[in-house]
Amino acid sequence: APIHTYQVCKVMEQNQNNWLLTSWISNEGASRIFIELKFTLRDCNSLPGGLGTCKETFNMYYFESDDEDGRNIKENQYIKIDTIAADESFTELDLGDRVMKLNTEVRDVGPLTKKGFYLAFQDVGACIALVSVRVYYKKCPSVIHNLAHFPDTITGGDSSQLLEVSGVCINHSVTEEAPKMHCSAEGEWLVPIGKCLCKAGYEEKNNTCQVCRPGFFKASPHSPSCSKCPPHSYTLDEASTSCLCEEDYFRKESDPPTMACTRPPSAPRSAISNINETSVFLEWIPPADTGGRKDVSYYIACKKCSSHSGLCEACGSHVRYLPQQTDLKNTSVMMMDLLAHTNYTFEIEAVNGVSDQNPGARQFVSVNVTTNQAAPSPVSTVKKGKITKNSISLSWQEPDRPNGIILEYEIKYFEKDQETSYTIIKSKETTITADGLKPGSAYVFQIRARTAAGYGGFSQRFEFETSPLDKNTLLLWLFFGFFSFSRRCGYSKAKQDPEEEKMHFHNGHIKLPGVRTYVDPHTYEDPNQAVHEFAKEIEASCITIERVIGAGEFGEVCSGRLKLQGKREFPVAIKTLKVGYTEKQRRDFLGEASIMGQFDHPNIIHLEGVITKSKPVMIVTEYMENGSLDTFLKKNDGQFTVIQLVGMLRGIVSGMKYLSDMGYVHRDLAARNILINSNLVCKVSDFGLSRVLEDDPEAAYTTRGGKIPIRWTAPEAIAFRKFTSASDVWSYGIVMWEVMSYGERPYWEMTNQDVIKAVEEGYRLPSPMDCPAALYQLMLDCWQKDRNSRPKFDEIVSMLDKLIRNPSNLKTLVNASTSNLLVEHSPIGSSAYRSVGEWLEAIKMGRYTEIFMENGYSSMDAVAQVTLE
Ligand code: ACK
Repeated sequence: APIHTYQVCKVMEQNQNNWLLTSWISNEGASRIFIELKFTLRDCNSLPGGLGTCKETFNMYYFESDDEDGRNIKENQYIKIDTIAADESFTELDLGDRVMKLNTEVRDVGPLTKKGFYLAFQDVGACIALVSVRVYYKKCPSVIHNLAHFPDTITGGDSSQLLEVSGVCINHSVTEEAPKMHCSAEGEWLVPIGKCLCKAGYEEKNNTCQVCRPGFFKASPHSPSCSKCPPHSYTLDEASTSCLCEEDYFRKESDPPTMACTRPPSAPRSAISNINETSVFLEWIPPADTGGRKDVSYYIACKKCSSHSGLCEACGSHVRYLPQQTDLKNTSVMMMDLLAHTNYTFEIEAVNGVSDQNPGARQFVSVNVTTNQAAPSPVSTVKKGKITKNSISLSWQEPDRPNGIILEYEIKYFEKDQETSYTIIKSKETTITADGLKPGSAYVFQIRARTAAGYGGFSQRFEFETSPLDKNTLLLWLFFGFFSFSRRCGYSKAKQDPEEEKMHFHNGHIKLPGVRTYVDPHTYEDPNQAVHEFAKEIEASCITIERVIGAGEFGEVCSGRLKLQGKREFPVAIKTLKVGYTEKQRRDFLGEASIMGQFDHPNIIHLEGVITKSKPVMIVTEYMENGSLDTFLKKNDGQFTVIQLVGMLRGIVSGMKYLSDMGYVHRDLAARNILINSNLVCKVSDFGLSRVLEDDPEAAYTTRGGKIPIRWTAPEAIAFRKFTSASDVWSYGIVMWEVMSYGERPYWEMTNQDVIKAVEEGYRLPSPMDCPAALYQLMLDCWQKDRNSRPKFDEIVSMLDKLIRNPSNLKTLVNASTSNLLVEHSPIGSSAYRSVGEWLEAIKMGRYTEIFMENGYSSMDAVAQVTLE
């Protein structure tokens, strides 16, 4: 302080050596100390007489010691710190002006090794006043950095030294990497390394670790902050590291605590089945509720059920599953090698990562199917019998696995390397003689068997040769024989076994009508006999009628239950014959049962039986929960995947193939006459005798007097009542259109007359919206004017099967116009051109007219037959 100054000013005297000592100063652990001096010093030049002896500096010393024994230290024991000179010295003038020119000098000393020290100031003849001496050391102040606490740290002894200091993690934090900082000689923290993190259950706020509140959690020190409990979880505690799942919700071991709690999925939906002999294809839609998880897979349980007792047992290991039975990632599966004609129940269960934790919540959808009879296996052994110049006799053995009663064999043969021109013989025996053959020529034979389930595969090819001609016969043959031997493509009546039927084919075109196995009930004199031939009589007491579901031609249609002795009760549909019926009405009513009773196919409505012995007379069929297909589709507009719609179409065409194989022409195939059950299985129904004439409200009278459902009927059937399986194919095309447009009315509100005219002129329905191109093309094929060019039902079955197996082919959609205009789809617009020449001109190919004429393509009809080849 200015008052306590130490002064000396003996500038006039020689040999000055004046010492000023401090008391002992503890260095408080510091090893470098700083000394700040404030002093004034008189300018020697301003002293009149003292120039010779006057000095302008003084010296500063120190002496280290651990205790206060400094009074005895000799001056020469002190170590010099520095000679201090003034930056500013003052003169007498300055004094007169009362200006005090105070100097400040700082010096540092270190490293110190003892507990304290003394300072000493030596004057050697200057005029000085020491105003203040401040002794201090420097430290890095305590700090929290990266959640680590670093204490007050005294700097090191060396002026360039960095002291490494370890930090201590603050409360509720843990070491991530050992925290360190460096304390510089200047007292600054430098180069931080490592850090601490708030432990689980705590989050960092303002350099502290704060507890997570109830309802929040932090699972790991590495999460930045507390998070709200994920959906379906909670915590009531502070400092939670995870949240508990609500009741019925679970977490899989590998689920992160940040993930919502989840639950087992609901059941898969809308399962549909397609049956192909002893294979069943199941398809379904993922469950409405996946339980909040992405790891949904499916498990198929297979049960074989007795149709008598209704009891089910596990299917056993012989059933093959494609791709597999469990852990199915896709929503479809194929079961193969099932038993023929057997009831199966498949339970499709959706499973996810937490299903195991709540076995009670497992849900499945079940599908009941009855497998078809399997087709027979191929004939394996064929032996040649008698061989002549013109004939070859063959015999063979029944296939190893006939899978039913063999109804007949089909023998296909052709001259070697002439495969496009072949003959088919049908035989009920296991021997045939192929005659009318060329002498000395090789023929290829293939045989297949047919049961009620259809044809089996063809056998391998067997090759046999006719005997060669002798010379004389050869000459005769050259003169006369050629024509009779080359009649391959004509219908041969020669010497035919009554059990055999022979058909000739050229390029796949059949030359003879097929076999007819369906029996027209009209052929029975007594209609009662017909109905009891094909339908079971049910006792009225076995039936419980529950409610009316619609009106049929002959009376009400009801739903109810049927309980047969020794069987489980099951739902049925019951068609009744209204009271006061005429004999003809009763005959027609029961006629449907006589027809239906002849069919046994999963896609044909199944007749349970009839009640004729009591009144009302009833027809009892299986119950189809979803009613008729057109109403069902309208109700569920846009609700199905393309594959589901194709599945429905596959079912319908499979039923129609069966009907056409049986020789039955439906005549009124339309979505309103298809019923659909809860598994979305479609079945063909409505088999009336006079049905087409009276029953269908869509049927209209034609100019020829018949009543026909115009919009669904092929032109040749409308024009001259040519009803065939090919006209059913036309109707099937319309059904495809109805299905793909969710029950839209074909040709909308056009009048029947306009429909007939438009179709006759080559116009066709446009593609339904979002319809796969492959399906629309199939519709157009069904609507070919020439009925022989329409695909056959078995071809449609395989086409749809192919599409179901490779759904990617359904991706290309028709660029459908949303307008309701008909489109011209005649293959080459034949109706628009009167002559071949006119047509070729129109397509700028008039120069080829002559070539067409020369080759026999002289009419547009002939041109329409041109194939790609
Ligand atoms: O569209 P829907 O409900 O289905 O209305 C008609 C009505 O009876 C008159 O035919 C329904 N129907 C007919 N047969 C059956 C059946 N086997 N199962 C369920 N409903 C049926 C049809």
